[in-house]
Amino acid sequence: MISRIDMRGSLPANLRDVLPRADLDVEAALEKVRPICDEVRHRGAAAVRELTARFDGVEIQQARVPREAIQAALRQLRPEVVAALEEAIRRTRLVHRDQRRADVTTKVVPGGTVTERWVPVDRVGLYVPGGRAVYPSSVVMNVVPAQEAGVESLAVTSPAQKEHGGLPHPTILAACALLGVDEVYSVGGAQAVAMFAYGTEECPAVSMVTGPGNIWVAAAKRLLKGRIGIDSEAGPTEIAVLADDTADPVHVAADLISQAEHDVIAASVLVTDSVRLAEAVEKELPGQVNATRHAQRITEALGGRQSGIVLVDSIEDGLKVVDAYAAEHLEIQTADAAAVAARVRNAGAIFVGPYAPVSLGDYLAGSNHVLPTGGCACHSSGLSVQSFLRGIHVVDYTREALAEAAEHVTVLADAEDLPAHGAAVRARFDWQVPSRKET
Ligand code: HSO
Ligand code: ZN
Repeated sequence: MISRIDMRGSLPANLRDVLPRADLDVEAALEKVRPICDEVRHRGAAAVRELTARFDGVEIQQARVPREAIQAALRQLRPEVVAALEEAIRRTRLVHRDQRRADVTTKVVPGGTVTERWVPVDRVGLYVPGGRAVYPSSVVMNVVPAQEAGVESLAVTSPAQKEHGGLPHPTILAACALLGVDEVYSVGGAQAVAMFAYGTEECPAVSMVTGPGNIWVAAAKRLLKGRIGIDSEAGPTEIAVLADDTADPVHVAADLISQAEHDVIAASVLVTDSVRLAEAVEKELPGQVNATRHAQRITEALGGRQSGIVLVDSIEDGLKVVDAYAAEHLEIQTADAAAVAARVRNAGAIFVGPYAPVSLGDYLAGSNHVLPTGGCACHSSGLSVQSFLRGIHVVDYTREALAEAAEHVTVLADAEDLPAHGAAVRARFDWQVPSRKET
């Protein structure tokens, strides 16, 4: 059901290359996505409607979802789902509110200051997947940080659903209603990203697009990056569990299964120094898989080349392996889990000990579940308030403070053969700071 990779003895030098990972060829999807984006750019809302008919098989009269439909979806949502979403929103807000950075002013010299001012992006488009993956939780994870950053204009888009009269899934709409978002579009795929990037008659262009999606969404984000800011190209979900002999195989198996449930190309990786645990998890998996609804999808994900049980000699080596893997989600199920977790360098989010499963983080921990995948956790962070802010340096110098810097500026400008740079400083004074070439 899940393969074993034995790294006992010595760890391979090219660890990152030998660890299991799905090949997701976003590059190949770029060529398919380019004409779609061009159509939206040149023909606007009409192209969005046609592409929705072509790819989603839904005829929509308009992309914008009427406000009444958003409110109606909330009225129809089961009360226990409303309550759970409200609690998820409350906890996520608590964490994200604390992330907001204060503006900082540094006095560089007397009369010379630099202030870093954090300014929210004006308008953001949030992509929420549809189809098989209907995730109102992702609405929460995208909208809350944007709101807490102070983004003023926020639009959500999610694929049109045939069985819901061409609207996005009602649970997505209800989540929007709970979050106070009333600008929602029923558009998915690359055309949704293009609609946000270029704007149409119906939807004003945005400055930034965030949120996970399928390979077409990832390709469109890559293509249009620059014109718009993006968070990341979210790939298939990953869970890595670093566990020792003290871990409960029932919990470990359940957690590996939980993320495999997302997709046949989702990755579940157990890294352990305990052969006993590895065997117990292998034994535990089939029963748990068969008892769950999406057994087929999970079996494929666990059996795929992207999943596996990695055997190592020690938790020390295990740390090297999980750092090289840089998982989207990393669980630490070892003795003294907090101390081990503190040593991890690369992970999108870390879940410490037996009572912090990834599923908690997916919905209710308060942390964000839009996290770097595909090894990107070695250089990137998950979605946060910071993702929606730009730091602007505000430079404020008096005449005296500039005079004091003038000579150094001139010298450096001359060293770069850019004498006009120095001249721009000297032009402010009636005395001349000589350029090095003139002396
Ligand atoms: N584990 C997914 C997020 C999610 N799980 C949504 C359930 N719903 C990627 O972090
Ligand atoms: Zn999940």
